[in-house]
Formats: sequence, structure tokens, C-alpha cells
Amino acid sequence: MHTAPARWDIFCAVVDNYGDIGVTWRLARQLVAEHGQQVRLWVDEPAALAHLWPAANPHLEQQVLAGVDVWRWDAQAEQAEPPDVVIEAFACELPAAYVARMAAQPRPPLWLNLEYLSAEDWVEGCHGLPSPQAGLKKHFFFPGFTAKTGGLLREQGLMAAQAGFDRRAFLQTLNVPLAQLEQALLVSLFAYADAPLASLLAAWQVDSAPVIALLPAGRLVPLAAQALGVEQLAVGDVLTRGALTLVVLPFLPQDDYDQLLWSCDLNFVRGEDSFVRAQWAAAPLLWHIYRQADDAHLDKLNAFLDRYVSGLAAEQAALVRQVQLAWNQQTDMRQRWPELRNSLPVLQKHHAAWRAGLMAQEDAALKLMHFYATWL
Ligand code: TRH
Repeated sequence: MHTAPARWDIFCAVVDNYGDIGVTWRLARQLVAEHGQQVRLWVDEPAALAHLWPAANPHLEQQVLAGVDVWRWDAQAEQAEPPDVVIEAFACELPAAYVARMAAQPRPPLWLNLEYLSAEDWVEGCHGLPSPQAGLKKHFFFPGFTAKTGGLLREQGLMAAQAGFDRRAFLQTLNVPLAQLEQALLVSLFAYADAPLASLLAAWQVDSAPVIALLPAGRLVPLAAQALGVEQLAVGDVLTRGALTLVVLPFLPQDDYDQLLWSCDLNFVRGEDSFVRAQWAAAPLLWHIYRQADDAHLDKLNAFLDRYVSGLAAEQAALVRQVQLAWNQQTDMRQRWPELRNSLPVLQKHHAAWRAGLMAQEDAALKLMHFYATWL
């Protein structure tokens, strides 16, 4: 393994939402903290980073955060000296002058395109492939769920941190009604605005046991207010309707969001990064996948489910698939909820086994380090 610290540039264009910066920020931090690398992160919207990392100042051109040299990606990047490794996240296009400078180096850097996560089979065949570009080779790094892919981001100390985590103390800081905690099902709720939220909240209101739903600030909050018949909901509000208690949380710093996932009995997650983080929590997950043209996202969802439900009894595997498809296809959640609720103990055990299988694989940052060492 190559030991001298290498210099990395990671480029992130914020397309929408928080996934692009969520993934690149996590990767940048991990390369610094665990592998002692020198990392520059170029982000075109530093304000998006400030949501995940409140110490970030969105107005600065450059700042050092968690050991990462964070730069606003503007004209400056054209002039930057290329380092040893260049990561272009999610096919964001690098400045032409910068690419020309890469090509002009006596020893050009390793150029990687970090791709979106997919559980589809073809990923194994494409991971690591080079493509000739501008006189250089760009390699495609595909994260994934199997040993032949680029793996998933997972810090080395993650499980130890989770084991030593004080759930009650954390939940207390979020204004969660602790008195109900023992009997209630605790759920975190992060999804896109087209999720069939009203039907889910309706199912929880008439549930056989209490449900505490933790909803971070975002586009779902006004929809929840509408569904529950109140004019508006604000951060800090706690609203009870039947068996449901809804707690509106602030949008949490990224590390606190992890702790939220660790705290819950069921996690509704979306996109890419929260979805990956839910793999590391103890509770089962429900994924709202990022919508794509021609329903391509449904193939991706099914590819994940093929892996995720493997090993479950046929009946429960079918239930998980139906519920996941319902959530992603705007189908009423009331029909399947009682069955899902009853299956949660089994699904929790299953999720633990799934997580153990993933934990046995190398994480994505380590795989990147290996990729670089091999390329050298
Ligand atoms: O925000 P997203 O919908 O991002 C999406 C996806 O990545 C999608 O694949 C991509 O194409 C699109 O962006 C452009 O969901 P995701 O990926 O889960 O990212 C959310 C980030 O926000 C993640 O790092 C977790 C973080 N987060 C917090 O830090 N605090 C919070 O309270 C919440 C709810 C999320």
C-alpha cells in the first residue's frame, strides 16, 4: 500500500438537493481522517455544505474544515495545479483549462469519475474501466454492494461510535417525548415531496401502538401539516393525532443525522447518501429513490431489493418489495402498513444480517486508496 500522503482534488457540482455534496464531503473527510491524504474539495455551492456542516462559511472562497481544504468552485479552479488524484463526482464537467493542465503534467494525475450508486449487475463489469479523454484516461469508479464494485462509504470507527452512542441523551436534545419511547415505534422520515405521505400518516394515526415520527425540516413539512389538518408546522413542533406523534426537527448536521438513523426502529431515507447511511443503522429502511426519466429508477430500486430481500421468507420478501414499490409509486400506504409493522422484528434481524454482509467488504475510501496504489 502506498503510504506517502497523496494530494487529491474532488470536484462537486451541486445538481439539486444534498446528495452530491453529502457524498463528496463524507469521502473528503474520510480520506483525510483515515488515510492521511491531502484533500481539496471544490464545490460550486458552498451554501449546500453549510447545511450539512454548520461550521462552513458559505461566503468564503477557501476554508479548511475537518482537515479538508474547501474551495468555492469558480474561475479559480481553472488556475489550480492538478494534484496526484482528481475525482470528478457524478460526471460534473472539469474546467477545460484544468484538464489541459492535467494532460500537460510529466506524470498526469489519476483521473476518476465517481459514479452514482447502483445495485444493478452491470456495475461489476464497468467498475474501474478507463475511457480515453483529452489525451488522458478517465476511470469510472462505481460504488456498489458487492466485492467487485467500488463498495460503500463507511468510516472505520462507525460501529464503535454507534455502540457507544447514548440514544436517550441524543433524542432529548431533539425534543422527542421520552416518556413514550418504550412503547412507541420511532421512525425517521426523509423522502421526496411526491411520496404518498398523507396515507402513511393516516396509517400511523390509527396504528395499534404509538408511532413517533421524526421529520427533519424540508419539503415534507408543509405536506405533513396539510395532511394533519394544521395551517403550518415549524421546527420544534410536536403534534399528536391518534397514535401518531409527529416531531418536526431542524435539518440536522450530517453527523447528527447519522445518530438519528441509529436511534430509530425504522428509517425512511432517499437519494444516495442517506440511503447508504441507513445500511449502517440497526433498523430496516424504506428507500425513496431519486426519480429518473422512463422509470429507470424502478429498475435500480428492484435491483437493490433483489439483493436486500434475499434470505427472507418468500412472504416477507414480497411484502418488503410491495411496500417499497408503493412508497415509490404514490400508492396508498394504509393497506400494507399493519403487515409491515407486524413484520418489523423479523425485518430488523434480517437487516442486521444484511449489514454484517456489507461490513465484511472493504469500504469505498479504502478501495479508492487501493485503486490509486495499484495505478501507481
Ligand atoms: O438530498 P438527496 O435527495 O440527494 C440526491 C441524491 O443523491 C440523488 O441520487 C442525486 O442524484 C441528487 O441528490 C442530485 O438525498 P441524499 O443522497 O440522501 O443526500 C442527503 C444528504 O443530507 C445526506 O448526506 C444526509 C444529509 N442530511 C443531513 O445532514 N441532515 C438532515 O437532517 C437530513 C434529512 C439529511
